[in-house]
Amino acid sequence: MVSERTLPQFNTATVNITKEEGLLLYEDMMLGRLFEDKCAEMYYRGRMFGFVHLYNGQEAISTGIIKALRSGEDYVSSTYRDHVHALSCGVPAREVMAELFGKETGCSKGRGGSMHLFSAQHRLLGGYAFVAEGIPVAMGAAFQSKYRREAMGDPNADQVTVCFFGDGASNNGQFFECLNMSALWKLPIIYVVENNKWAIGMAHDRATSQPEIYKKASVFSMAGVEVDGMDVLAVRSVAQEAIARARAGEGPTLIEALTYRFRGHSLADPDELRAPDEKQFWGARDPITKLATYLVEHNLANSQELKDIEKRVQETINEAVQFAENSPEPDPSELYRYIFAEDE
Ligand SMILES: Cc1ncc(C[n+]2csc(CCOP(=O)(O)OP(=O)(O)O)c2C)c(N)n1
Ligand SMILES: [Mg+2]
Repeated sequence: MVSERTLPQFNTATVNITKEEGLLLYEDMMLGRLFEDKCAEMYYRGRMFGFVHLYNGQEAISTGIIKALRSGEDYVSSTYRDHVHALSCGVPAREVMAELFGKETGCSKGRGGSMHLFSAQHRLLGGYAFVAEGIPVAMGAAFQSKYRREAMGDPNADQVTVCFFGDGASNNGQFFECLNMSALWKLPIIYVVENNKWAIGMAHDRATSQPEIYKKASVFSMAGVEVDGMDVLAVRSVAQEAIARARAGEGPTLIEALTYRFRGHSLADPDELRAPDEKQFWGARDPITKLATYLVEHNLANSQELKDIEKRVQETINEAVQFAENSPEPDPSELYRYIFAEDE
């Protein structure tokens, strides 16, 4: 039997949520899940190229954190596992799907593909394929908010930046350098490490001297918290606290969300290394089922309402595929466009 780190307990009695908010969280997680399932289908049908990394199982983190932000104002940076972060940021499913198909109508104009989703409008700073590459970029975004507010006297510059990355990235030097600088300068940034126990085929516990990543924050006198990444309400709660701290100018937070990916590292990975009992342990903690149970038990939704949401989300995704299929390829004459910023 695989021994599992004890998941932090979360007291649901502390949750303060309306029906509308609860359903929004549910819909966002369902969108993430069904979008990724559709990607797998399209990839195996040869509609997508290159590496495609899916987010199944980790939805509570994207939803719990991003939905607590100010949409279109606060910044988000991601990794190559970025589809669902983009969706939570509000990038339309059709633009994400079109990007994965390499089409001109994609959110990165078909130039980026799965690992490089960007949207200036949605303040998505990008998906980054190099491990830990997004960390200094996110820190730069947080620095500019603080600089505008304090050095340039702009009272509206109170944006918060969220930086997502994996457990593997937390062994990279950029992580430590940026933690140090962010704490020193009290930057409005939240580092969210999605600890899914694996970096491709490398088990986290074999790769790091201190597997409890949130504890690394203390070295920099920074707030560090661990959270059950399979519980969207727990994630939302720690996110709200960290966001308030960052917005108030009280500095950064490192959130370690304990989670698991339900599929292989990428769609090219046969996923033969992880033990069946480990998969079963985490599979039984499906974050979508957990929220559904909570909503029904607290009379915030009935099963028909949840089914209706699922149906609506599926229609959105089917429409996104049609949109992507029918969209044009980028014109080869524009090969060198979008390399530098344009005045538009
Ligand atoms: C700098 C760098 N080194 C190595 C790789 C190859 N690589 C791609 S994904 C990955 C594992 C990263 O794992 P983790 O940070 O835990 O994220 P997860 O895939 O679990 O979401 C590695 C080593 C890379 N992309 N960039
Ligand atoms: Mg990982």
